[in-house]
Amino acid sequence: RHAFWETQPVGQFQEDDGSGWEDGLVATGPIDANQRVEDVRKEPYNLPTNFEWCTCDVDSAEMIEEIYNLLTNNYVEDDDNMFRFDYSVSFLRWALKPPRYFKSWHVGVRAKSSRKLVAFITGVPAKIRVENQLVPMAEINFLCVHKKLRAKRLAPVLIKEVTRRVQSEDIWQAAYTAGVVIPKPIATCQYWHRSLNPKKLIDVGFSRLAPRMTMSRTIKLYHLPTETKSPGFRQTERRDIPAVTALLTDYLAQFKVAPLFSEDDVAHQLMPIKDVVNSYVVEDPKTKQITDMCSFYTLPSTVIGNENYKVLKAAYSYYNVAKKTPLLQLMNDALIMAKRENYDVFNALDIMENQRFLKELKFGPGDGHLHYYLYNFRVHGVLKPPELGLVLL
Ligand code: MYA
Ligand code: JJ1
Repeated sequence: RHAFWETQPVGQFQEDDGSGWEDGLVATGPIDANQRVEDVRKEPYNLPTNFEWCTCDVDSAEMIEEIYNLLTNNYVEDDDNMFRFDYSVSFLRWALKPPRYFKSWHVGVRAKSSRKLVAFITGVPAKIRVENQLVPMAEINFLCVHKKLRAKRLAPVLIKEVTRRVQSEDIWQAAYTAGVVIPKPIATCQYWHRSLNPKKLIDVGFSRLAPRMTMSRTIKLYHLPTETKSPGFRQTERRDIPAVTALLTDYLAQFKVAPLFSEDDVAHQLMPIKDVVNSYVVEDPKTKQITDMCSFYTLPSTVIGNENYKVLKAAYSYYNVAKKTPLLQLMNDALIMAKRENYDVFNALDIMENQRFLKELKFGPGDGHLHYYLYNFRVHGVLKPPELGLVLL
């Protein structure tokens, strides 16, 4: 059934380790023991004859443009092929260059004759806590094979090659998400969507007019004020990073799977970058303490084959901590900021405490699911979305 994934150190469906224990009782931890770095294969895996490996330099304007073009035309689409993720050049640079990133983990495949970039996969380093174990991992993302080269078993070669390059840095575990089911999800989450520009969303087929609703009633339903409500709500600044790190670290401790961020990680992931990541704090007007934070990242989608619109501007909920401000009010302020900046829709997964605000803030369930995976790390049973404290870009 899964000729490739059956050979990999990942949870298998209907697994029986022969111990007589039920799956739910197998200890959380690595599936395979760590090898020695010296024993990691030194030669890149073999590609079909007309292709060759390249390490992508995301600082090169030409290279990042090639990556952008590959992804914009060939990356993830929804089930009905109406929308395709359109990660921007500045987003890709940000996502691929966190503190201590490895250039060797930005892996491309070129056609030998034309030099064209035809496939891609990336890793970035992260410290992920799984229950009480802190594990150095690679976050794997942007796996893409050109549409004309699909179903030729190139993806397993890309995955094995990035695995080799990760292991060469003495890292033996990875975290990744995908829209498809493969062995074996640690959790299955759902996307929820909050209309900000309902007329455009309906025009492009992203959403539909609800029964017995008119366009003007729909616009009124999703209307938002222009001013945020929380006193002291403002953009995150460099001087806030120690307080934001403390707030986030304390908050993420409650989830079964969550990243451990250092101050430099938080500065990278949460300092605002125009059209890439927005982040806000609530500074108590009296005490000047940072009591709350919220954030979203920008991931537009190409609208495939529409006369009137080329892209959908989407905000994705990132990390939010409501310690003093009510969560509903904090997230409503995030919606207000996204509306002010002309986003068409605000998306969120049902992870962390998001289920506490989704329905009340008029998010509706989407038709897409996101499955979370770990490589070479066993988690017993299946986690519920609220047990996840990790957002991958
Ligand atoms: S998820 C986003 C993935 N990208 C897209 O969906 C973009 C559009 N699609 C494509 O570009 C292609 O369809 C892709 C597959 C490239 C996805 N994750 O070459 P094939 C398995 C893992 O003939 P193609 C993201 O970026 C499939 O089950 N495996 O197929 C996270 C089958 O194996 P098996 C996948 O369609 C990526 C085999 O590939 C995925 O031409 C995390 C078929 O290969 C998928 N999304 O190409 C990667 N889709 O027979 C894993 C298909 O066994 C990282 N497959 O069922 C693992 C950790 C590595 C680091 C470890 C360090 C220690
Ligand atoms: O965006 C998604 N679905 C939309 C559009 C559906 C178009 C037809 N297929 C959707 N819209 C309904 C919104 C509506 C607004 C008013 C309230 C009620 C709801 O459901 C979906 C997510 O739902 N997106 C995708 O399917 C894209 C792929 C998701 C998997 C991503 C894999 C990521 C890989 C990462 O590393």
